[in-house]
Amino acid sequence: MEIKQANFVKSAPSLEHCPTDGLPEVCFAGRSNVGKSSLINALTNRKKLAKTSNTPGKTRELNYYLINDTFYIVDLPGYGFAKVSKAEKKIWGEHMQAYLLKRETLNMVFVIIDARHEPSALDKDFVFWLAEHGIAFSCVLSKMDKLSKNQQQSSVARLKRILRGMNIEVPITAISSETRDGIPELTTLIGEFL
Ligand SMILES: Nc1nc2c(ncn2[C@@H]2O[C@H](COP(=O)(O)OP(=O)(O)O)[C@@H](O)[C@H]2O)c(=O)[nH]1
Ligand SMILES: [Mg+2]
Repeated sequence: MEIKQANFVKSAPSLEHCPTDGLPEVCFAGRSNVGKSSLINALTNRKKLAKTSNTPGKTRELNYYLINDTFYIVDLPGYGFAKVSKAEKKIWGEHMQAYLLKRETLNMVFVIIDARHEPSALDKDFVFWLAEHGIAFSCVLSKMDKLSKNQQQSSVARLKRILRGMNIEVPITAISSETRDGIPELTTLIGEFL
């Protein structure tokens, strides 16, 4: 699969506002600032299609990007943003759960994890929750350019070990939106899941 065309379609505050045309979709989930928007720009070869930011927690909605007029990539709001109130977190959680559990056209969730850090409790809980509910997902380690070759290997091995500890076996793709390492592989993987 080759991504030839990409357009921003809409921001949906919750499941009820998602497109109803029945096209398949994959989504990107992960902590704020992990590099979800940068990854969408790298995949689509567009510098400013998805808004990137140094200020975490900006995106509160599901952002829909139509690819090749045939499927959607959905940028989910980041989890684990400290400055958000408890009430807001609860609403976020409910909206995300509803989307992940009920969105019939959702083919694959890509969980993006910062390769530099030990996966957080939130990352682990999220992955476990997906597995528990039988939601198809795959892991992506981001910002690999910030690590040495050795550190890159350790990071992949660490994530594998953690997943194995939860009895989970899913593909792990290591990427850098900066150098484009892993971007062709991830594009192929997305194609396979559609
Ligand atoms: N070095 C490096 N920085 C990245 C990479 N991906 C994202 N960033 C930076 O990380 C910050 C957050 O990225 P963003 O895509 O907005 O994260 P999001 O909140 O998950 O959408 C920005 O300052 C990006 O420039 C990457 O692959 N390499
Ligand atoms: Mg973003």
